[in-house]
Amino acid sequence: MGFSTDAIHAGQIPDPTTGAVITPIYQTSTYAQEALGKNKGFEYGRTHNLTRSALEANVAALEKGKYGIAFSSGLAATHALMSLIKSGDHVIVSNNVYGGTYRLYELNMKDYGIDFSWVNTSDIKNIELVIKPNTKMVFIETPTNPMLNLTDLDGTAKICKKNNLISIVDNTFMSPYFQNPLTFGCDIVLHSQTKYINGHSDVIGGILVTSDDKIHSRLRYIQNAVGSVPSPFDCWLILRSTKTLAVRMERHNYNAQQFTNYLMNSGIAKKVYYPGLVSHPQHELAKKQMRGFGGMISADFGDIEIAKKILNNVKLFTLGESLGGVESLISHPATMTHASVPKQEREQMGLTDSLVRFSVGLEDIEDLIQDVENALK
Ligand code: P1T
Repeated sequence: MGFSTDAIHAGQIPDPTTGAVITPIYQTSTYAQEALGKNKGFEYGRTHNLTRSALEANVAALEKGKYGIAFSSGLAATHALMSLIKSGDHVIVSNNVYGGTYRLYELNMKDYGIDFSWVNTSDIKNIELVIKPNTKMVFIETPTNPMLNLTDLDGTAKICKKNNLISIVDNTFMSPYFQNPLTFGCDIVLHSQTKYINGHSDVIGGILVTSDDKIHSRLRYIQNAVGSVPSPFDCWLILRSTKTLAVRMERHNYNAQQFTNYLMNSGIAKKVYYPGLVSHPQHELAKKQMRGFGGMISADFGDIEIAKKILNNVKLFTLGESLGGVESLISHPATMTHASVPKQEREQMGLTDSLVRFSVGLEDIEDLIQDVENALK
């Protein structure tokens, strides 16, 4: 089936009791058991919930995977991955990832005896260079937040297969509409569903998708054992949102390209980071592994005062954390999303104090451009 057909139908069967076309919100914590040891396959809400199952099947189909395992946030999903390894194991991670991923792994999971190497995975040779006998996992984010660096999915999957490592891709920035890492041979896809998948800035959620039976059964066990599950209502809201993911992503992509053209042609930014730009160093790779370039743009204004002027004076763009919603957001990665990354490491990857991140929403593009123009005046 095509993407939009799957988005609207996959995992959703009319409710068996009433025929309701839309999957109901099964807002229940427990299920009546007919007799001791006899039930309908549903025992407890943390373990089984049909609204959640429908969402998991839906997103799994969009990511071309067999299984979806939903969590209460993107970070809860990121944390669940740690259950696939043990103390004493080593993980290789892209050096530029969402700041919260860095904080969780480097500042928390390290205390549990897990070793992390942070490398620039834009050159996949850097992955091979740090593989050790105890390396178990490679975690990449592509494109990265907020520098929009890419990592070669096909090359990463091959290195991981050769060395018997689990490959994980945070696909949040592309959404399943523009990129499907499993089709390149990667093992697990991670999404902060808070972003494009839900897209309406009203839910915090995460999901892991895999086609590997063994990985799935471990993650399914952990989902229940740890219990960071999303509520039935949140699952329902996300399910409602995936139906329009294709049309939303097309418009995000269009608006971001127009906005990038404005930033480039007006000369107000010193540097613009967007994989759709021919001048992006990995534009060819972007065309190879992505079906669009997404709605995220970062721009370095070269001067913190210009950055501040824009951040403080825009009216349509909302100054705030998060991304991927219908409304445009603007943020300052150095003090917001990536504040926990040491300044020296930030600057090394180009994440300067004058860098501004735009999550271009679905408004009329002329109004968004005018908003920045007005802010600069
Ligand atoms: O916020 P949460 O749903 O827990 O997702 C964490 C997360 C994971 N991966 C990526 C690529 C992300 O961007 C995020 C969250 N990011 C922001 C809140 C932000 O403003 O960048």
